[in-house]
Amino acid sequence: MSDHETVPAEVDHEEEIPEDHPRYQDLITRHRIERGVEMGITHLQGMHAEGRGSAFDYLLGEETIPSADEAERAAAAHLLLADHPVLSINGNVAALVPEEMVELADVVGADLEVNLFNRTPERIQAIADHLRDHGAEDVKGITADARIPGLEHERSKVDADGIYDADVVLVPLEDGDRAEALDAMGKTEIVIDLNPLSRSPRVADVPIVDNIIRAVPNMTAHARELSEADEATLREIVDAFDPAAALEAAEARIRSGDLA
Ligand code: PTJ
Repeated sequence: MSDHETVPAEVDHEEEIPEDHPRYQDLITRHRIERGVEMGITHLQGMHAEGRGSAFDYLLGEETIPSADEAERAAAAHLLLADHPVLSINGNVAALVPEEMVELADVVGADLEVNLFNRTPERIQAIADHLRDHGAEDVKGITADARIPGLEHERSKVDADGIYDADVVLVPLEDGDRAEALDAMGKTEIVIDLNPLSRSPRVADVPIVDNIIRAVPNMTAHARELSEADEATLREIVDAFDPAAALEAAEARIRSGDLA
């Protein structure tokens, strides 16, 4: 039996979590969400969302499956082709991958915009500050001077020169109707969600069924590798991607995955 079968009782810093713990990745994500709640950037419901995601990740074998890697490559191609790509950030995304989102935005030339389900001015500001602490220069979402048509709740509040104006939007970790509303606006949507049955990935042009912790660095790696590619090559990658097949492959893996 491993020395680390149990979760360390009190973890102040994630470095205290032993890397050889069999549930290392899950403990890191849990710890980051907990810290996010303490810092006022993540909503308490974010822990529930994380639990839901980690159950699916367990069944995926906690790895990027080939169809997800393909989706991450197609997503990178879309972001590089875009005139105005925007990466949407909520409380879970800010807690889990702040630096990685700033890096992806930098590599593909995208804007970062805070958009929250449980929106308060304090959380919007705290997340924008957190992203700036991790290297972001400009963070959108505070002005909120435009609305996504057909959406009643707080997630409809966007910046006129941000998500409202974007042609390609990355929408991670939300199961909701914003994806449908953005789709109705004619935007290309990339969704990261570990649950292939959630509403958001089902309307996405590119559904990525992978943990955001693995998905974002892998998208950045693909974007770096494709940064010199010509438009025809990028269009070929985008056109060859089949969203229904990617969802089907992920669901098949979850339902029949060999965890050995
Ligand atoms: O910060 P706010 O106020 O905008 O709220 C954010 C949450 C996440 C609380 C809110 O959007 C929410 O309640 O989301 P849902 O409806 O629980 O959906 C979150 C989705 O993300 C679920 O389908 C999870 O399976 C998925 N998910 C959770 N953690 C991860 C994930 N997908 C990828 N990587 C993860 N680490």
